[in-house]
Order: sequence, then structure tokens, then C-alpha cells
Amino acid sequence: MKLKLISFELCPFVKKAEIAAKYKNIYHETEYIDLANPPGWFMRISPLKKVPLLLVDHHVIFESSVICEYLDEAYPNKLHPKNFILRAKNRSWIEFADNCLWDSFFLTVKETKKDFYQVRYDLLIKFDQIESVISQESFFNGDKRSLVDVSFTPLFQILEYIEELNPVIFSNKRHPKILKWKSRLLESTEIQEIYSAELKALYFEQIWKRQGYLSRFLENKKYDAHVSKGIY
Ligand SMILES: N[C@@H](CCC(=O)N[C@@H](CS)C(=O)NCC(=O)O)C(=O)O
Repeated sequence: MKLKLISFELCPFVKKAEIAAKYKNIYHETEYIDLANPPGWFMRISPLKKVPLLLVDHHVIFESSVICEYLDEAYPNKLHPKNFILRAKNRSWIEFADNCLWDSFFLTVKETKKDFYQVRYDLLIKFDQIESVISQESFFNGDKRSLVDVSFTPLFQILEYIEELNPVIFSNKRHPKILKWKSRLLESTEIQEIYSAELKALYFEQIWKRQGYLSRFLENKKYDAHVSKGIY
């Protein structure tokens, strides 16, 4: 089977697939596209015109959570638990992680301080719910890494970048278990390899491009001359 991941470097949904492949040691090619100017072949094969796509020989698989599940089912070293109930609950929390990812996107595009803080409020309420269900051990389910851990990792990394600009998201007092879990996930060698210093610089540039409230926390002079405004 030949695997190719159609990717946009900064997309957190793509990162879910990359992380799952990395933890499971799955060899695949990657083709990066420019989402601001997507190529015709991509528009023809992507049903929702979105990344990630996983091409498995001539088959097109879309939706990041489905891609992660395919990789998990088709290759050894399972991340999903065997137990049906636990697996269903994990799927629910993966969906929940995707909802939080949208909040992290909104944090970067909301233009006013009031709107930024409203999204932050919504996200922290979601964090309260996560805090009440995560295990005290290393990973979401306990001592074994799962696709829930994979799905929350890009969210935590993006929020770390946002926190560097405006430290109002993570609180050890309100969410001590999340903070420990986040550190464990982000400190792993595999994750550090994916989130390079160059990628971090690109994230900051993207935040600048979006010209939301958050971009006020960046030194604008270094971007003004060469960065065009836009979402991607
Ligand atoms: N639910 C999708 C979301 C993917 C998604 O929104 N990808 C964004 C980039 S991060 C995209 O391709 N956007 C292109 C567009 O909306 O035109 C998934 O999990 O794969």
C-alpha cells in the first residue's frame, strides 16, 4: 500500500494524522499544498476541499479522525482501546478535541478583546469538562497512549503558542491535571520533532496574517513588509 498525506503545514487537523503515523512508525509520503491557492487536482479529489487527505493507493480518505482510525486499524501497535465502551467514549472525546480546536482557531481571528475573551471563556468551560474525566496517570486513558492523546496534542501546542503571546489560557489552579497531561504530550521526542522552531515561527506569522486581537501581541514591524493578510 502506498500512503500519501495531502497536507498544509500549519493545519492542526493534518497534525493529528502526522502524529498518529509517527507514533505508529508508518512510512508515508507527504505532499504540501498552499491552501490560499489550492491546486486543481486537489479541488477535484477533496470532497470538502479540505486537508488532510490520505491517499491509500487510489483511494481517497478524508476527515482527520477517520484517517487516524484507518492508520490505527491498518497497522500494528493499536492506539484505540479494545473495549467497545471505552473506544466509543474515546471517539466522543476526539470529537470534543476537534471542537476545542475550532475555539483555538477563533482565538486567532476574533478582532476585539471582548470577542477574544468570550472564546477563551467557552474554551475554559470545555477544559473544566476535560479536567473532570482525564486519568491521573500519564495519558487520557491511563498508562497507555490513545488516539485521544493524539487528538489533543495539536490543540495544546497551538494554545502554548497563544499562551506565549497572551498567557490567559492555562491555569494550574483551575486545570492541574490538564497542565500535567499537556506537558507530558508536548515533551515527547516525536512531538518535538514535528513542532520545529521553524513551524513555530510560521504559526506566529499566521497569527499576524489573521490580524485578530492576538496579533497585537506580536512585534508587527518584522511582518508588515512581507506578509500578506489572510486566513492561511
Ligand atoms: N473536519 C476536518 C477539518 C479539516 C479542516 O478544516 N482543514 C482546513 C485547514 S486546517 C482546510 O482544509 N480548510 C480549507 C477550506 O476551508 O477551504 C478534519 O478533521 O479533517
